Amino acid sequence: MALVDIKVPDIGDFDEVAVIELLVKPGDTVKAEQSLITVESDKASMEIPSSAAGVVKELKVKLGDKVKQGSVVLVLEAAGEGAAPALAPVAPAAAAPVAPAAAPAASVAAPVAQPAAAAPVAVAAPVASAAEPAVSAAVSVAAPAHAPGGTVVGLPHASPSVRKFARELGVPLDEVKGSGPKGRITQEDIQAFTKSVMAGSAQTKAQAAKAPAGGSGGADGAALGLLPWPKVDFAKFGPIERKDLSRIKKISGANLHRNWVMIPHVTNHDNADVTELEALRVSLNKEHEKAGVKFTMLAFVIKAVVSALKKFPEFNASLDGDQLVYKQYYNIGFAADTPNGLVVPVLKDADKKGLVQISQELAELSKKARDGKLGSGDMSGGCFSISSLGGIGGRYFSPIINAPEVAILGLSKGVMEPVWNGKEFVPRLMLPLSLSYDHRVIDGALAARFNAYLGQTLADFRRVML
Ligand code: CAO
Repeated sequence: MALVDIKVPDIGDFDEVAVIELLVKPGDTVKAEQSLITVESDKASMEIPSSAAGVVKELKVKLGDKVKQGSVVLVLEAAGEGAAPALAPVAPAAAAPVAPAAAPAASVAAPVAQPAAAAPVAVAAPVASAAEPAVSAAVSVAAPAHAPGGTVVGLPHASPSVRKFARELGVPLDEVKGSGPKGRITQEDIQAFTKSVMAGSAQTKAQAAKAPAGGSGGADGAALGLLPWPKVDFAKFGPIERKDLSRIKKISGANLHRNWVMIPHVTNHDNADVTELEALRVSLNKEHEKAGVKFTMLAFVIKAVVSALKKFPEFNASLDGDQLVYKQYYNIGFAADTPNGLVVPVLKDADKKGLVQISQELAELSKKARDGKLGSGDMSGGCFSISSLGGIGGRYFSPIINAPEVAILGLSKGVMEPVWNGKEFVPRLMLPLSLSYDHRVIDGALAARFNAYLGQTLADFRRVML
């Protein structure tokens, strides 16, 4: 078996190029034309192939070495008879526009003598001469790419073999962090990325965009391909003070963010004529004054909501994969504004309770909420939530659904309005209803029916008994 020096072929206009990757080690069996090392100039990188098949006896270069045409790369114990044939020159490669790494890179066969200028990301240039073995040169370049918004960003460096490896595994190269010199992506980086995605500790951008309910959804804007959050030195413009978010704000904020991002919300707005109901509420309050019971609009709305949930059971359901879980109990959460932030206590079994009991429990739960004394049992098991801003003001809003529920009702302040009764305008107390629903579960028509039914029930509270 002959020992053969494998040398760097003609690499075009480059005097010296740096060795940036060793693709084989002593003892490896290589085929003719298999890539041995990657070299890089300031414009492009190329893989230097073997001119013969055999076993690597000794590497003559190490990472960072500068090599040029004729430099010995390694000593090979050639498998066949005779010495290795002479190497054909390798096409010099100019910086070229790079296709997105996730897309299959175009591979263009070109004769070695042809310069591979302006080529796509990977250019294979087999030698077609009968007298010489086929030698291939491959080119990888880092070229500008345009991020959404027009910002120019650099694509990561990776050798052609690494790009090929990434393509074979379907790994989006632009999402892999390179650990090599100048951020170069290595085969190990691709393997580590693949492992982390398989283990569920990382997501590709494509996965994050498609994530179903239950996934992380990508709280980080980068995972959604968004611009980074603006960094502003506020103190430059005037005095500032920093305060930590409360524990409740941190928890509710993370929940609201997930629900907003992951649930396709639509809000249906309607009005309920609560003129008669308000008169009933005022008279009941007078009757129960001594007993210390106070009926608020919210208590009546909870009763009416239970009636609507019974008529439209999709609103009393939760999405679980491809199934809907219909609940046969009626636990109603209500958003409570507390000094530390928003909490949602849950009034249990509202269908089994009268207005007096509901009003008393609402008052107790609201006090516990304000005093920071709610236990986890007070806030779990909800089927549907109500967010009432009626005591404060405003006209309609879009409440965020409290997952895994599928709908939430927002109440704004009831105001006297002129309402046309078919003959004349009459003053009526109109309560704005804003129903946000999960459009994966509830169609727009169903939501409109639910809101209309709720409005009718509030307008004529006897319907609650139906
Ligand atoms: N229209 C007109 N007046 C209303 C009303 C409505 N829709 N809802 C309540 N009111 C009146 C009440 O009748 C009461 O008036 P009186 O004192 O004269 O009787 C006054 O407004 C205050 O009511 P309230 O808000 O204290 O009581 P409530 O039972 O309606 O609500 C609670 C209790 C806990 C829901 C409320 O205190 C609260 O925290 N609301 C804020 C909820 C919130 O922050 N939602 C947003 C979540 S998303 O960020």
